[in-house]
Amino acid sequence: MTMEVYAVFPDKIAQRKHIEAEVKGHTANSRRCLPCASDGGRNRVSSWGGAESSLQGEDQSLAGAVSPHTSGGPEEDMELYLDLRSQPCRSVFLFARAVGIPFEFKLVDLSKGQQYTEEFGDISAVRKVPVMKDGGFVLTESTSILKYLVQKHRALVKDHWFPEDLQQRARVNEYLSWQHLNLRAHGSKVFLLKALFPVVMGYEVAQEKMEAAVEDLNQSLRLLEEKFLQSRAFLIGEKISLADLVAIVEIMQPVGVGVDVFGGRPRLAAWRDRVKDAIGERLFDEGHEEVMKTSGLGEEIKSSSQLGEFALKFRKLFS
Ligand SMILES: N[C@@H](CCC(=O)N[C@@H](CS)C(=O)NCC(=O)O)C(=O)O
Repeated sequence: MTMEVYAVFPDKIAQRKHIEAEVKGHTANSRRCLPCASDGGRNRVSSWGGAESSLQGEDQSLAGAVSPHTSGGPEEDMELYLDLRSQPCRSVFLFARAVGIPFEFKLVDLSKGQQYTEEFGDISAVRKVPVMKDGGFVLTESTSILKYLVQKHRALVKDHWFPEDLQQRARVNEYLSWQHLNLRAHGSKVFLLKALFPVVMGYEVAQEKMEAAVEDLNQSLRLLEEKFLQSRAFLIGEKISLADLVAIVEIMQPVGVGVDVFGGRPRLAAWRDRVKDAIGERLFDEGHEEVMKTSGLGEEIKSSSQLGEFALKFRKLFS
């Protein structure tokens, strides 16, 4: 997924101007051409420019906002800027939905470079998703957003998500710190090499590189099982916590490109099922729907005007 490419490419300045110009044109065009269409309020969306509108089909994303997931309602102050093909976005989305925190879903379609629009830049100079906007307060970084939501919505959020107990909470924090450079980094790399490398470079990645990436992922999965999960029901104890959500979304990324992460790992598979049960299978599937159909991504990337840029970056990263 392109966002993953961006996630590992520190230097995007050169392509930013080009993408901004292109996306701005797109966005302005969509706003000008699209009539507002009522859908009974379910798909209530608002553009980044602030004007509320209801859009249909693919034009929703072009206008910079979307949401089949929006719960709707004028009292909804908080906005979440998300693309559900991104793992950190999914953790925030699943948590907010699982505990019933109301929010307005704002799609930032990374495959269209919408993180480079002027509108999004005004919201977050980091230009990554997720971003939370709670009134005038803007917060980036998924794990910070998750903790903010826990603290803000104490009445809704049961203790097990982020326990008050000193050591239990420290365990959740330990996992959240560990995962960035381990499960997240390794799962993302396998995903990139499998899903995007052949499309961007025009050939398969060398077998030994793929094997090394898969081995790194396996090592992270081993640690996940042996250090964090052990014989517990969930990573921190007998109930689900933020750590479980942050872990499962990363694991589902390589699963989305056909890596058999759960094969031969019955303990991990049983844990995944418990996570599903805890938040509800329907919500779990809704959150992962996009990443489970990553097959169409190749075509999107191939026809992207950024293909050349991607190839340069892939060469730097993986050759
Ligand atoms: N540490 C951040 C990571 C955010 C991140 O890397 N987001 C990616 C999507 S997975 C992104 O928005 N990439 C766009 C880009 O780099 O251009 C978090 O946990 O929120």
